[in-house]
Order: sequence, then structure tokens, then C-alpha cells
Amino acid sequence: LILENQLVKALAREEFEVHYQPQVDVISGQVVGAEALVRWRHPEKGLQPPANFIAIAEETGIIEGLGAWVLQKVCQDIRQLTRDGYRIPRISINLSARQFRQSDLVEQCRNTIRSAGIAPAYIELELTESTIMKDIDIAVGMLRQLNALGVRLAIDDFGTGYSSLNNLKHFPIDTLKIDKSFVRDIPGDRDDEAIVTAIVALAKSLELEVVAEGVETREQLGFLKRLGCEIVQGYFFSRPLPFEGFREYLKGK
Ligand code: G
Ligand code: G
Ligand code: MN
Ligand code: NA
Repeated sequence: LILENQLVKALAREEFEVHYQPQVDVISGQVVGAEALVRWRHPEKGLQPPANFIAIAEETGIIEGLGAWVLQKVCQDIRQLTRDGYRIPRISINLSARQFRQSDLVEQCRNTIRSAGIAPAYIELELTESTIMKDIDIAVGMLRQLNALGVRLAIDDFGTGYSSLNNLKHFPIDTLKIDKSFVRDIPGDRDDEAIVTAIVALAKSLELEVVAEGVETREQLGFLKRLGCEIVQGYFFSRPLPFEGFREYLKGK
């Protein structure tokens, strides 16, 4: 209850921040995307990662207000980059299951994107397999409405859940994100090598973009490159950066 109250106050006081982790196309070297990751700038305890507050925000429903704030902040930041003449990469926003079931989600996305005056295709929504699979019929309807808005859709942590391949074919999604647990021990771990190889092949045959997460080493990068996985995200290129740092990163590219 204490944390719940603190989160409500933190939202009112605008103590949250959105950080951006670049996604790099290893062929062109360009930043083609970024993942928006929320943090809480706690007045005494300093910067808090999502692990310290997202679960409570979900249980209490605060995630709905927080999610609306994150979407608005990302749209404003994109607007700012556009004004300053940057080539804008698409920005991926994580949605929790609770947000995905929100009755006004589509409306909220439409309104927020429209008010910011940005192209919807700059926004990508990340959903996990379990979020989608909870109620597949409702999920497909929601995915179609979001797709019709013009935002992009990604499946996060792909491989850790259980979307049947048959379902996958019918979802209007754009991107598969390979979970970092599969990337950690490649090259070397035969099982993980096989899983990553299969996901990249699947993405290619379904004509989906594929993004590998958690890339930390040159060896991991080399393995992914040889498979034809061209977009990577991870500490090898950059940690998640505050907006100003992200802007500097874009400038250097
Ligand atoms: O940045 P970090 O690795 O600590 O993020 C951990 C997890 O927190 C992410 O994988 C994601 O699932 C969740 N997360 C981060 N930002 C957001 C957000 O804005 N909304 C929601 N719903 N989850 C987020
Ligand atoms: O949405 P998701 O839970 O996948 O968020 C990705 C998380 O992974 C973020 O919390 C981010 O801070 C973290 N992350 C990003 N790059 C790396 C990396 O190279 N290695 C590891 N271990 N974690 C990373
Ligand atoms: Mn994610
Ligand atoms: Na992920």
C-alpha cells in the first residue's frame, strides 16, 4: 500500500523518465529503432528500474495512467526530434497485459499520436506472447485495430512463451524480438544456437523484422550477422539512455 501511494504521487509529480535503448542495423550501421524503457527518479533512492515498481503498478492498475504518460512522453520526444531535423527511428513501447485489455487503448493511442502530430508508424507496441495468448480472440481483434491505426506491433521475448506458429501467421505483427536469454550463450551453446537460428528463419519466411536483444559481445554480433539477423539491441552498442543522451547518440550516427 505504501508503494502504491508513492507511485500515485510519483506520477502526479512527474518523477518518471523514459530512457531509450538504440536498435542498430548492423549492415548500414544506422539506428533504425529504439526501445522506450521507463524509470522512476525517486527523490531519495535515486533511479529505480522497472523491476522495482512495474509489478505493483500492474496489480493496482496504476500501469494504465503510467502507460498513458509513457506514450505521451514518447510522442513528444519524437516530435522534438522531428523539429530538430533528426531522422527518426521507430520507438518501441512495452505494454503489459493489463494495458492490452484496456477498453480505451486504441482510442488513447489514436488521440495521443494525433495530438503530437507524428506519424503512427514511428510507434511500435511490444507485447509478450503470454499477453496475446491469454485470450486469443480478443487479442486478434485488438491487434487488428492497432494495426489499422498504423502503429507497428512487435512480439517481445519471443521464444519464451507459446504462440502457436499457426496463430502467428494470422497476427498483423511486424517484428519478433528474440529474448536475451537465448542470445546470452551464443555462440557456443548448441541449443541456444539452434533456437536463435530457427527464430531468424521463421521471421524471414513470415517476412517479419527480427530484433535480437541483449547483444553484449562481438562474438554474439558475428553469429547473428551470419544468420542474417540484422537488427540488434544491447549493451554492445548502448545501454538505455536518457533522452538527451539518446539524442547525442543519434547525432553521432
Ligand atoms: O529496462 P529494464 O530491463 O529494467 O526493463 C525491464 C522490463 O520492464 C522490460 O522488459 C519491460 O517488460 C518492462 N518495462 C519497461 N518499461 C516499461 C513500460 O513503459 N511499460 C511497461 N508496461 N513495461 C515496461
Ligand atoms: O522488454 P524487456 O524486458 O525485454 O526489456 C529489455 C531489458 O533488457 C531492459 O530492462 C534492458 O535494460 C535490458 N537490457 C538491454 N540490453 C541488455 C544487454 O545487452 N544485456 C542484458 N543483460 N540486459 C540488457
Ligand atoms: Mn521489451
Ligand atoms: Na524483451
